[in-house]
Amino acid sequence: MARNVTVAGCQMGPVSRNEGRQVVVKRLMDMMRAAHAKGARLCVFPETALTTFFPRWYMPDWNEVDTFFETEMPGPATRPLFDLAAELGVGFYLGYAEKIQENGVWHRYNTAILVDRQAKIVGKYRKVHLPGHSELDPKRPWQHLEKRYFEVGNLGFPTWRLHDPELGNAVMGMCICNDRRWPETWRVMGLRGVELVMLGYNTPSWNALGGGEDPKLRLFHNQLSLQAGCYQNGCYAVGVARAGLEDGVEMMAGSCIVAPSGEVMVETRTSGDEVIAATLDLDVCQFNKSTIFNFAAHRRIEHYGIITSQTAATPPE
Ligand code: CDT
Repeated sequence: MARNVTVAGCQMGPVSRNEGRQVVVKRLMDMMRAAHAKGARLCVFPETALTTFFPRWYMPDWNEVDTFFETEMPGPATRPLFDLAAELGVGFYLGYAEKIQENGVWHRYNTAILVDRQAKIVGKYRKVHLPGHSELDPKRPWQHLEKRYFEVGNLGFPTWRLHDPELGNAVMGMCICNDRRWPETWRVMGLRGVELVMLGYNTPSWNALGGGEDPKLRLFHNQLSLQAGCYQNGCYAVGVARAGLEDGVEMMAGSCIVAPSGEVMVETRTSGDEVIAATLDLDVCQFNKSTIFNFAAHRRIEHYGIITSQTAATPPE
């Protein structure tokens, strides 16, 4: 029997610094309803979806920083989203800033959760590839202080199979924004049989350091990363932006759903709240996975050790 799942990418327009959680959650709920009306059983929301993308500001006061973090999930503001998910029978991926106490120590992570169609949290991922810097950089017109506000994720790149026929019993994986640019992200999930990668992103349309990158090129790099990841690992991806002019910084749109062939199936047309959806035939993943990217037959791990034993490149003299 065919394994199909209809998924939605729920792109968000800007969230201003003063926009309360309740207003944001209402926007997410409106998109979840629209996704359900399109037949979707799974919604993907952006990275840090509940607030503005706050790493663009240097905040010396950690009390102020903490206003952007969630200490419980669901909490009072997010509970209505979970209730709606259970009512509609729609699962979701949600990115948020997580503050959590473990063994008596507080930690902050850039996190995404996988919530099943009964509104139970069944998976958690914490961003591994944190971009940017940890101290104020006066040369930049805006900051990218993820390395200041978040710790490197400590959960690796797991995959999950929810055993839910409405979700095609898909093998699912999660990553967040900058992770999508790193082939290692995709290959680790590929080695865990991933069929559907969900990812949210907050990408400024311009590089704060210049470097000749215009918005068109930045958009190209986004799709290139998703297309290569899907093709090389035989999986689908749903990549979802928070877009538009947010607190003075133009954020890239271009949310899309990519097939295992590397082709873009559907993409957003606006920089605002917009829902895209596609029905994925998960059995299509098996073609790449059993032919050109049959890992068991063709990988040559005896030559790959350097990938996990060093970070910086070491060119010859
Ligand atoms: N959020 C995030 O990871 N954004 C980065 C931009 C990095 S610019 C310092 C991205 O890879 O899109």
